[in-house]
Amino acid sequence: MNNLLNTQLVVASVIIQEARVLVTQRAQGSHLAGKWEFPGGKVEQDEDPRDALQRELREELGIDINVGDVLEVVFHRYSSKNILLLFFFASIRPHSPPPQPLEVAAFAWRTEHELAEQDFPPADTAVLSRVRSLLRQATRED
Ligand code: DGT
Repeated sequence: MNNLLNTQLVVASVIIQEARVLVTQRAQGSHLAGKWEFPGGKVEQDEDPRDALQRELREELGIDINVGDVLEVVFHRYSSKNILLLFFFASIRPHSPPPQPLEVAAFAWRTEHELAEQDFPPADTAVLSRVRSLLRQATRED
């Protein structure tokens, strides 16, 4: 079905700690190289999307996460493919190793004001605005 629709299912995580969100920079040689994004990747054949997200964060950052509810769903057309992006709330498990840039160019914890639209793929516009308002709320609660 995925192939018939020419739509790739992609999962990404929104991890907020102390009024900052975890973002990663795409590696050189990948689609959208150099852009910042919410860590995640493609769901494999027959894989549960939440399992895919846990696998991707282990591969990219070496961290163990708990995956919560969906924050945003985005359908985006590229010239050669379509993607359906599921953004999940997630949290780093208490005994997880700290993040390391294993399969990403870099990672960073960004505040609301450090999230610049132009650093992210156009597919992220809607989720960025949701994340900014969550960070604003978290800052007020600090
Ligand atoms: P691989 O194994 O090299 O095919 O890579 P994966 O499985 O890590 O998947 P990836 O990251 O290449 O595919 C994700 C696609 O979704 C890619 O075309 C970029 C797009 N995308 C747009 N916004 C985001 C975002 O915020 N996070 C992630 N992870 N991908 C995003």
